[in-house]
Amino acid sequence: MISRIDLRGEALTEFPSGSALRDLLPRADFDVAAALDKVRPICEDVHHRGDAALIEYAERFDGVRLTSVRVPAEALTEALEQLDPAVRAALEESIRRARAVHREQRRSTHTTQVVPGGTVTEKWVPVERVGLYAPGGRSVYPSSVIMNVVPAQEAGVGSIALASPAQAEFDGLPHPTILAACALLGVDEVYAAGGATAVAMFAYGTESCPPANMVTGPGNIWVAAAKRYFTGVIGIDAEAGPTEIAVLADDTADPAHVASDLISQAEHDPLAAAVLVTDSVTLADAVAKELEPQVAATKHIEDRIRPALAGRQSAIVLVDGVEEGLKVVNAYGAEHLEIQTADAAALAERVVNAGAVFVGPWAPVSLGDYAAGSNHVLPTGGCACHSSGLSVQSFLRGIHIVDYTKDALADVAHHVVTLAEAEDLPAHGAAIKARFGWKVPEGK
Ligand code: HSO
Ligand code: ZN
Repeated sequence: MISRIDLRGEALTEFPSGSALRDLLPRADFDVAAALDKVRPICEDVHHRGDAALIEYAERFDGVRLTSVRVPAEALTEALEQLDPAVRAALEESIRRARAVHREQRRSTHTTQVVPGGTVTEKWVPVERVGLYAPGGRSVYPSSVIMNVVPAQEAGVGSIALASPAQAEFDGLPHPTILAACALLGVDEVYAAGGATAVAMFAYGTESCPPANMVTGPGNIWVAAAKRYFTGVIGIDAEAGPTEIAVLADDTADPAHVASDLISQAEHDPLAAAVLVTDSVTLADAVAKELEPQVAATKHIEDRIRPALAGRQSAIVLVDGVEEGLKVVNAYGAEHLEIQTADAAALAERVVNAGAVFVGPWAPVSLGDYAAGSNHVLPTGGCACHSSGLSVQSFLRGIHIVDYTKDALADVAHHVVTLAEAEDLPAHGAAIKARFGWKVPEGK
């Protein structure tokens, strides 16, 4: 069911920065550029026709005739009242833990005294209005509502709106657990809009939805393409691609647990990636053997798990030792990386490329998906090599406040004028000289 890549005996010296190893572990095809051509006219239609376009697309894509895209407040309260108490308790615990972690990510204003009379203050300001997207269809994830809303709230974002596709079976409202999660989190501005149309609604604004400065949240390829379309216009978190799990394990790992963790993320999507990197052939064989019965015993077998595990994006990678394994996972830059080795904590410290690292046998990715306190909106497709997951920081802007006295400016004026001349920008220098009777102060 899962292929093998044997890197034993290979010199992995050019890694982790090399790309050759990354090519050995191919990513799923997720052609956002191709999808861009399809979403462009849809986004522009929402731009020009606003709510009317949203209503028409809901009818075409979701099969429901909406009377309004804004979800009435009563629908949120009702969804919360009808929520299964056990689910409510679990969501509340998830929120509590996520808040505890994200609250500590807040940044404080810092002033640097560069010279006497010259300061630069870095002030952190939340984005004013954020639009969050929660998918519908096969991925109705109230947990993702939490992972988006909590950091935005802890960052101090004043205006938070959420969009999720209209569901025919719920009279055109988004899925009730999504609505209930919003109610639990205190988000009362919710829209029934899906995919690219929701992103366009937030980017341009419509009659019922004021425009947002930023859109975050997971979604399918159409959401990713719409985010790319609006890059440079509004802020986005990341173009989330299919989920990935990499497990770095030695012979101390429990093969049944490794197999179940690989399957857990394969469950998301036929394009999901499950990669085991190990120096133990015994473990590799045992995990491969475990996969069959475990897959057979679970739910989304044929539509997601089997194609995900059999896909070119998933593999068991054999390496000579845990050190080589570390090079492989660092080159790969997985969204989720589990370390199940004898010295897991020490190894985890040496990971430089991963969205999140799960240490040892008692920290499976499922824990992080729901209730570790960590965020589960993480970089995919190798983006962990340059980006981080969603956090309070994602919703903040650092603004530098420059405050210099006359003397402090006079001290450095000659350097500014020199650099302006070196760059052939004399007017830059003139802006300094004008303040000192058109003479360059000598400086200290
Ligand atoms: N593993 C997914 C998040 C998720 N899992 C939501 C369950 N629900 C991407 O990190
Ligand atoms: Zn998951």
